[in-house]
Amino acid sequence: MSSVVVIGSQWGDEGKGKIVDLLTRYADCIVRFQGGNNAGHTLVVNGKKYIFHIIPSGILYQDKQCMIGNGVIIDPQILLTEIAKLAEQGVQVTPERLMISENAHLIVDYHRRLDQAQEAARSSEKRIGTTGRGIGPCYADKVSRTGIKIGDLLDETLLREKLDSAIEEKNFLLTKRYGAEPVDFDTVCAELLGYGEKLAPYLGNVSVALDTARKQGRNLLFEGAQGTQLDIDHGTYPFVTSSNTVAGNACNGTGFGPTHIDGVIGIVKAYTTRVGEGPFPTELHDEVGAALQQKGGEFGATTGRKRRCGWFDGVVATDAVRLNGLTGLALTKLDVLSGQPLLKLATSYRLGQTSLQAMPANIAQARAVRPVYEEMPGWQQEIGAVRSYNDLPVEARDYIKRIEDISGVEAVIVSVGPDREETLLLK
Ligand code: 2SA
Ligand code: GDP
Ligand code: MG
Repeated sequence: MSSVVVIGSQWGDEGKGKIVDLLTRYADCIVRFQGGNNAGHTLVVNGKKYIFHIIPSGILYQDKQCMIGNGVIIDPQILLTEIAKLAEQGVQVTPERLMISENAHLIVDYHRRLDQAQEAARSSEKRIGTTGRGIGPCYADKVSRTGIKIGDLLDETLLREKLDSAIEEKNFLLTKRYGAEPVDFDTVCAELLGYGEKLAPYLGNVSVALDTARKQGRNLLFEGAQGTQLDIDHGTYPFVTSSNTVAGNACNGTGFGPTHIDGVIGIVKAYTTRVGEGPFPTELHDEVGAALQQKGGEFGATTGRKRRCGWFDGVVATDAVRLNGLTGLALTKLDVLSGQPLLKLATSYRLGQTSLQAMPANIAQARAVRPVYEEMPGWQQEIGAVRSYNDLPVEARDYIKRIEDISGVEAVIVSVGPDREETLLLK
């Protein structure tokens, strides 16, 4: 390991929290590069469950440094709550252990309100199923050059100036367009200045810190959030999140040069899930889907929403291999398939008479495609206690091999349960 990116290969919730936590053993610095507290990364260590929304999943190792890059958007209230909760659990998140890029943009109360108001105003076919955390409006302000950066919290004059024009515009939208409650300038400003005081010691130049660490021969781990099919450019637009979730953004989102990345691990769930709206070709609306949802505990780690479930999708997997340049797979939740008599894997889509090997860009086509399945026998025994590849049932090994064949990338990790220990390291 030297500089490795870990990303979700499907629609998120593949088990990034668990895998990043595992790989943290070999890393010195763990860095988030996109998304915000829409993410929910779950780790289970010795039966104790932690869910991280903003702080990198490496934080549980006391001797590692964590960083939040410029590509992440930060809700300061949520970040401070996460820091306080970790302290209660005995994990001290000091400025020595967490550096936040001064260039990261802030989620302000009006972003959350706008996200929720916009979502409520959408018709059922147009609804995205956002997490309501203000992600879209915050990234929109960043790109419109009207956003507030976390570093601005240290300059009261600048902050007041930026807030003044932002709040005027947002309140117009909130009240006149959506009939929602406006925000109060003095309240928002006072809150932000208070957060600024608390967060000031954490702020720094993440790009410089990463470059210094690299030159010192440190191992760097870049932690993606959401998944490839939720990428703003390459996903099932508009049913996507508002950031680039693909591995390339590990560079943009931290200020790290692309020539220094050595590998990209794609996390692949042994079946597929999606939370929120949008096309999902292998979705199951029957008792098998319900069984996967139940056995896999498929509920949103941020919103608690039920996740939609379906068969493994080889088209989605090969899209992820290409878009991220994957060098290895981490296959998760294989244990959830135990007990299924028959497993299906999609190897291509049909659209009328046409065979497709990639997700179509046109959203109506993405909804209309029909997966072409091949079938494999399942295995009956539970595999949560298995710790070596050869002890897996032959059907499970064949299933892993088939996923490797379809994607053309080797599996380096197989996960058979939520706990750190419930893992098979293959390489
Ligand atoms: P947003 O809030 O603007 O990013 O929502 C846009 C779409 O992106 C999806 N999205 C996610 N999908 C999977 N997991 C995510 N994190 C949470 C989790 C989700 C939750 O870990 O389970 O708790 O609901 C995540 N974040 C955003 C979202 O569902 C929309 O489809
Ligand atoms: P992330 O967003 O990719 O980090 O994934 P989430 O934390 O949102 O969702 C993954 C869920 O699956 C969490 O509840 C994990 O604890 C759990 N999990 C991770 N790996 C495995 C596994 O191999 N088997 C089972 N049964 N659960 C797992
Ligand atoms: Mg998640």
